[in-house]
Amino acid sequence: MQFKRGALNNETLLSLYKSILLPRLIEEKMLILLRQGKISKWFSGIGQEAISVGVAEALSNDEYILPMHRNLGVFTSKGIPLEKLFSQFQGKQNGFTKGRDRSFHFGSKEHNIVGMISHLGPQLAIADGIALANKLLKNNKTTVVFTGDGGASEGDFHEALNVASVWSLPVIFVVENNGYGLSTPNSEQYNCNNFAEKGIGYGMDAYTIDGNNILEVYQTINKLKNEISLNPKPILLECMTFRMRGHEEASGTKYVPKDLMDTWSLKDPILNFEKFLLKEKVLTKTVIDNLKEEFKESISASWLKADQELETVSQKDLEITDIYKPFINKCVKPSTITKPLRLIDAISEGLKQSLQNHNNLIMMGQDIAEYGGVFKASDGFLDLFGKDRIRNTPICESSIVSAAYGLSINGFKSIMEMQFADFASSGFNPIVNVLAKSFYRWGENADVVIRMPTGAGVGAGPFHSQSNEAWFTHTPGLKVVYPAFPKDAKGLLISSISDPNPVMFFEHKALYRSISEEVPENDYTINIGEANLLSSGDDISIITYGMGVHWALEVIKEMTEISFDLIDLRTLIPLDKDMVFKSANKTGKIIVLHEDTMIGGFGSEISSLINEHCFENLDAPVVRCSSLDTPVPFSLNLEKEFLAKSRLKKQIINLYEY
Ligand SMILES: Cc1ncc(C[n+]2csc(CCOP(=O)(O)OP(=O)(O)O)c2C)c(N)n1
Repeated sequence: MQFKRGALNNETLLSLYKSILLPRLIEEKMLILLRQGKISKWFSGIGQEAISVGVAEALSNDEYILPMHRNLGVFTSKGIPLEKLFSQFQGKQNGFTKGRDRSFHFGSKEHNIVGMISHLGPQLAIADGIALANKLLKNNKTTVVFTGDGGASEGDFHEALNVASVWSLPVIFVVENNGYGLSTPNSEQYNCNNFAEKGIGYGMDAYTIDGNNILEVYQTINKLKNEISLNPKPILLECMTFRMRGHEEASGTKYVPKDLMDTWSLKDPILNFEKFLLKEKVLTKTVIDNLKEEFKESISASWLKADQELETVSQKDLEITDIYKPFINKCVKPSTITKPLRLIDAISEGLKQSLQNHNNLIMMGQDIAEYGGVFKASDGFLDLFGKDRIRNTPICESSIVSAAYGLSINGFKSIMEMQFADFASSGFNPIVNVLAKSFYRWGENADVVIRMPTGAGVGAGPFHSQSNEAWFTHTPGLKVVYPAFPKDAKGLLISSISDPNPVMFFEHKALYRSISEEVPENDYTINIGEANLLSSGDDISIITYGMGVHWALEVIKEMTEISFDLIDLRTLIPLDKDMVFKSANKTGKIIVLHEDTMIGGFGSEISSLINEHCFENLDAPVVRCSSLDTPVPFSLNLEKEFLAKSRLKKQIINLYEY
């Protein structure tokens, strides 16, 4: 191994040595504790420390770094206190996730570290969002994100690199090529000579370096950082190394040929660096021994303190409220000056006024800039707010959701427009695993609104018509808003954008241009979580939202012999249970109506809640009126039969006569 010290002085070399030694000694201790059953799983980075440490040491303290599961050296080099780190490993209250997440699944804003989620891939585009914020702030900062050679097979890798390249983002993608992804050798993971070759395809510079040589890593990152700060652009950096232990300790390394292990043990990053430093007379054997002793003592003392901390105790109420960042919406009353607006116009106005109110708000989506979005919600925005804030995106749903989270981490708000709600399935993972779980896991909110043009009734078939709100109501940590009228849509959208938590905002596209009402001209707010009683009666409660509200209004007009309570939920999560229960207790006959299919639909949840809380006052079983449990059909006749509306009247009569 060839070390070239270049202009590095003895002090820097010694400091790098200390930084690379510490994670090795911690790991050696952890491996003992693991065998004693004191910690759960352990993902070893032994043999790969030069990458974590070389990269982290080259970054300034205010530059973001996004490590993976073998990057203990990132955490130690960034000065994470050992005691807190060990509390984290033991699931203690004092850890970074208060016992809510394990090992390296945490970040620390204070240290500019964003930890991973298990799904590996989303990490890459979170870095895109952080880098985008840096680019917009023109602060010349670099962001570095890690992935393994296995994780790089995920679509997220492709999307993140593509977005970074199209947007010229100042981000370095470090691929730690350690030969294996769990038991799969990299020959079965990708079919090109090296990752540097892939850079060409993404239109970015790419390099392969020796990842076991700390000086090469450190100097390369320093050089690339200088380049990027003058000229923002992404870089793909492949660091060759080897995983010397099992994927996690219990899985062993039987499948790794012995000669590979032998070859790579000769390339140990610490032993070789030590040899070099002894030769350069930066270190002596005594200094090494003393340092090791000192580190071991400090590791043991910190471990002891963390170990003595009491076990985490659950506080149920806190567990439940701690999924959202606390927020009190500034109440802005609607002005008396109004004008008639269609749903789409009201949404557009809410977006526009929010962009005016929040200078740090970025809007992203496919075809939203020059074209104004496929439904024209952002028509004309480009001229008003410019290309930096109104951003066309490549067709990369997953990485744009992750990037929105990165923007949030770095101080921005964002709205992402899904072109159709159906395509949220392509960005599902970061919505439900990154955005939704973030505040609960490590106290970092996700200030993101995802707009979801949704619903059927327009003959658009199975992939442009789905009602998929229940995918998200089931995921703790998201708010789910679904207005049915222009006035509600504008006020709720303004509130959703102000809210620092992730909001899925559903807009029924068949209502965009088919309904209109007087809408206040100012930037008024409507509180998330408050339903609206649209009609008051004693016979039957119809509880619904979205298109269901309009179906119900139609039926109520026709069935004048029955008196109805009609509740427009407006928000599904959090749900206005008080209004639901009050109405159910009053009428005793309830029909829960929605356009979504029945099994597992949100109506089933409401039905169960009513059964649990209002049973004594019910005069009939709670009825669910939903669409057929099939995909949404294309032909209008099939679609008509599919939709809940076709069964609504009959179900009301049956319930009335029960
Ligand atoms: C989406 C997803 N699929 C599978 C896994 C299980 N898994 C965790 S780590 C891993 C191997 C990752 O390999 P690589 O990215 O090369 O990193 P390494 O472990 O070698 O450092 C696998 C398959 C996962 N966590 N997430």
